[in-house]
Amino acid sequence: MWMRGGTSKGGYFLGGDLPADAAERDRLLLQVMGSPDPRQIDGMGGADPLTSKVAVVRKSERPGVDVDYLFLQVFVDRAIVTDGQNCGNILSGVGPFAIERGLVSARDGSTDVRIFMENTSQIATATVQTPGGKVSYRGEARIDGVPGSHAPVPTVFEDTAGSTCGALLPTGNVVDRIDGVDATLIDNGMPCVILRASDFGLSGQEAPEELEANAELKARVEAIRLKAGPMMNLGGVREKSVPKMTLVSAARQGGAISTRTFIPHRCHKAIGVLGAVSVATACLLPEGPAAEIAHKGEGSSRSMSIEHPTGEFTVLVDLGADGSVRKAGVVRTARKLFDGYVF
Ligand code: NQM
Repeated sequence: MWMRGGTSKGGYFLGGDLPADAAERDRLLLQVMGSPDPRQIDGMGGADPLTSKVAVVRKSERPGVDVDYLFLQVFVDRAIVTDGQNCGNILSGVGPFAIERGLVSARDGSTDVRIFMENTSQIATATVQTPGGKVSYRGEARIDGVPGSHAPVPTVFEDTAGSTCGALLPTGNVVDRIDGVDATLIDNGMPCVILRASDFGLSGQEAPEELEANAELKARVEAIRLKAGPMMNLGGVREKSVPKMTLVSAARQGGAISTRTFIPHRCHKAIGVLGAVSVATACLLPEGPAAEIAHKGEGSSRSMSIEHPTGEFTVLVDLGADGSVRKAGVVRTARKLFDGYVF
C-alpha cells in the first residue's frame, strides 16, 4: 500500500510479504524505489529522501502491543537501505494500514493502535479515526507541508530519550564544541545535532534549495556530523542517515524556535516528527544553541511550536518534576494513496 504519512510518503508492506533475509529484502526495496538514481526513474520513489521510505508492519506478539513497525530509509542516489533511524511521519500511516490489513480490529469512532517501533525499541500510541469501524482519512486537521485537511492521527510518545544513542545527551554534556562551533548532541527519539544558524553566517530563514546549493555550508555541516556520530555512540555515520543536523535561529512566527534541518544531506522541507521532539527537548535544556534563544513557555505541560521552512510543527510536552521531557504528543495526518502490486 502506498501512503502519505505526515509530510513523508512511502510503501507500507506486511512483514510476511517481504523476503525474511534482510539483504534480499533490501535488494528488492532498492528495485521497488528505483535506487540508486537521483531521479528514481525506474521505481516508485519520488527522488527525495522524504518519498523514498518504507514501513514493514506485522502483528505483534508483545504484550499490550498491537503491531511491530520497522522503518527503512531507502537512499535515493546510493544503494543503501538503513534501519538506523526511526520515522515519526511514516509512523502516522502505520495505524491506518494495520487496520486496513486486518491486523487490528477497529472500534466505532476511533481506535488506539499501540505500535512497537523496532528501530528504537519504543512504543507509540496512535489514535485512528474509525467511524463505523472503518478507517476514515477525511477530516479537518491541517499540518504544515501538506495541502488541504485530513483526519487527525494524534500520536503519543513516551520514554523516547536515548532511543538510538543510549542517553538523551550521549556525551553527558549539554553543549560540545566541534570544529569551533557549539553543538547540542541530543536524542529524544531522533539523534540530532543542534547548531546556531548564525555560526554559519546564516539568518536561519533561508529556503531549503538555497541551503542545499551552498556547497561550503554543506561541507562544514557534514564534517561536524562525521565527528558527532562517534561522540553520539552511533559509530561511523558516513553511510547513515543520522544524526540529523538542525540549524536554529530565533522564532519569527511566534513559535518556540525556527529550524532548518539537513536529514542529513538534503534539507528537509519541514521537519521530522521525532526530530521536532528532539529539538523541542533541546529548547528546554539549561543552555545551548536552542535553549538560549527559545521561547520555552511555562508549566508542566507545554506547547512548543517548532518553525520550519513550510510552517510550524507543534509538539506538546509533559515535563517531570526535574524539568525533563517525559511524554510528547503530536498530531499528524495520513492518507491511503494506492493499493496493489509493485513490480
Ligand atoms: O524525525 C525525515 C520525516 C523524517 C523523519 C528525516 C521523521 C522523524 O520527515 O520522526 O519523521 O529526518 O529523515 O519523515
